[in-house]
Amino acid sequence: MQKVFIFHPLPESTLKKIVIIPTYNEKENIAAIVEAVFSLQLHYHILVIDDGSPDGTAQIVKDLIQVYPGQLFLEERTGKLGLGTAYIHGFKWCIARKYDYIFEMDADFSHNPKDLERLYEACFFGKADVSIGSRYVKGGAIENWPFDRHFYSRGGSIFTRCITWMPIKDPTAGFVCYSRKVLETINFDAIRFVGYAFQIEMKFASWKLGFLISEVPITFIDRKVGVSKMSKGIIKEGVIGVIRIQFESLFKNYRKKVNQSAATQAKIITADFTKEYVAESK
Ligand SMILES: Nc1nc2c(ncn2[C@@H]2O[C@H](COP(=O)(O)OP(=O)(O)O)[C@@H](O)[C@H]2O)c(=O)[nH]1
Ligand SMILES: [Mg+2]
Repeated sequence: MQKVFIFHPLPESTLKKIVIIPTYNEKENIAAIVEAVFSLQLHYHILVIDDGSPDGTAQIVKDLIQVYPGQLFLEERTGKLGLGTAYIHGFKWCIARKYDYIFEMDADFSHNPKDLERLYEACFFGKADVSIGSRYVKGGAIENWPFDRHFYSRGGSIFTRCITWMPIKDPTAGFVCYSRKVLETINFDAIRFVGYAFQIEMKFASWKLGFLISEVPITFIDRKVGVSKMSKGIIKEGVIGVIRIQFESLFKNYRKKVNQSAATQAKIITADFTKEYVAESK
């Protein structure tokens, strides 16, 4: 069935959408996932944040940039610095370039690029500020995960809801669309976690700041190639992190801490990226 939209406040083509893909040793997946996003032909840009992958993932991206100039971008960091800081690096990069919708997506096809547009629509038409590709709402599913992953993921979601009372069914989800105003509001200096806890804290901060969050059902498929970077440390950080953010929100004015003042925000953008941005836009 073809969709008919009666009212468009802005021509869609003027909105800038970008998918941040963090990578660590994803040489088997990266070219295919980039092609899959561009083959949608829905005007998505892609920013890969590679942490010095020893398998040469960054070089594959550099070769692809020749094919997709102005659409595909790469930020390289030295060494594996963690998923959370990779995303924060990407968020700052995207804010400085005034992208309107900023997506998080894994490189390993666990998240289907075809669902990007459903997340976008939840924000654009559904008026959500954040939309989450959710495994645990009606219609959501997981394919091919071993028992222990189900256990940690489900357990983590239930634990998070019990401790924080946050009404989100899939708080550890890593397939997310943020509208820029959310990321401009959050003080990234206050976000300290790296793995699952990072994903939880970003949603917690968005919720505490009063943004509208929507969960879109997705089917999550376990990676077919490459290896997961999940570790015991990430799980431990999740457990401690959840207790910590709730403690801070109850006793230490967490909301104020994660709310970026306009002055600080301007400083982040100019200090980190102005030079690069001006150079590129000449
Ligand atoms: N840049 C960067 N990417 C990472 C890091 N750790 C994991 N990733 C990427 O983050 C995404 C999710 O990681 P993955 O290992 O699939 O985690 P899982 O889905 O929980 O098993 C993948 O695209 C990884 O390559 C990291 O330390 N730095
Ligand atoms: Mg994965």
